[in-house]
Amino acid sequence: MKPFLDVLAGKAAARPPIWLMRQAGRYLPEYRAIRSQARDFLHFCYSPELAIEATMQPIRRFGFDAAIIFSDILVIPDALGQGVRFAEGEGPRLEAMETPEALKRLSGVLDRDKLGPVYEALRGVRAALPAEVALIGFCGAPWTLATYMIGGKGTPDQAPARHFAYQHPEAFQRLMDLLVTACVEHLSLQVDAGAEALQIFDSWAGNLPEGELRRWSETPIARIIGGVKAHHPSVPIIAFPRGIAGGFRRFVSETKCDAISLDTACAISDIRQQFPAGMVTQGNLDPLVLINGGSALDGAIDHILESTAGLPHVFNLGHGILPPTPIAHVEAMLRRVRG
Ligand code: 1CP
Repeated sequence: MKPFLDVLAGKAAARPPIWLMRQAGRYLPEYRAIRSQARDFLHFCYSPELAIEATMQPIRRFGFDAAIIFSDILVIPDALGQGVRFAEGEGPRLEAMETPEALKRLSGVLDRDKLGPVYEALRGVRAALPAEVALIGFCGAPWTLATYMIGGKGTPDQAPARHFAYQHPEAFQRLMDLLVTACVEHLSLQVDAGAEALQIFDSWAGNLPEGELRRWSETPIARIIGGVKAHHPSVPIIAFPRGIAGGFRRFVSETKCDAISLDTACAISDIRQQFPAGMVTQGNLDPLVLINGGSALDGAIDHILESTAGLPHVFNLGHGILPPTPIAHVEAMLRRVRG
């Protein structure tokens, strides 16, 4: 019995299963302790022993209903031959690709050997996890990956990728096609290695106008879901198109995702009106209210529980947990969600 997979299959639970986006990470002292053992963040991701340990830490400490493999969305550009490094304290740095010419530097195929340690870590985690805890594999959506690949780093408004897509739509489409193929392959290999559910992170979908959202977010994600399901018809796939406000209903019908992860700004009290009956949702506690705790946290949790009562819902944050989050607040949240 896996409560998380039961809800993804559409069964409402008396108490929602819970996991947190970015549940492994710097808010945990035991993570900070092992993080200092690796030369840099990508080496950490590609060291199966460390990745297994980082994945298991939040499970051991909190008993979440799902583990997400410790890795990063940027392993795909890395395995396509674009240099990726993580500057200490600054976030990811890539060799920016601001012209169609620059895209030619990419290899046309995913380097599976480079990603071998990720699949090895998945097998190790599956063997170590309690039977009732599900294992999630993931990738970044093509649009979100492209924002880093073109901009060379995280950008507040994703302007480099948005300009590129307007100026060079054909070259941008070729990049999307390459990323769709790479994501299908990487997700399918994660399922082969033990992932029981998948999440596609489109963290930067929110800055796209309607037509661009369809073209650069929904269509590529629909193709990825179709491609993965051709190999693995029964694996549930969660999509996280962050910040698309009124667009969730269309997103779900266009992509055929099995579940939708709602960002913090999504009005959860409307979900019965926003989605077709039976739609599986996940989210959407504000990571900042979790930092603050107290009665604001209690009220926010109750609002989500009341809004989703009787619906198939996975309790989670609206975006990743932040490093200053007190562990006591995570514990208080778990007590309240579990009743
Ligand atoms: O030094 C460190 O410890 C680096 C911090 C860190 C961690 C813990 C990074 C750098 N990545 C990760 C792990 C990670 N990233 C996971 C697995 C662990 C888990 O969830 O428990 C996952 C699912 C991700 C996904 C990810 N990486 C996303 C999508 C989700 C989101 O938060 O929007 C994105 C956009 C990234 C890129 C990235 N990697 C790391 C950072 C700091 C960033 C964001 C940079 C930016 O804000 O633009």
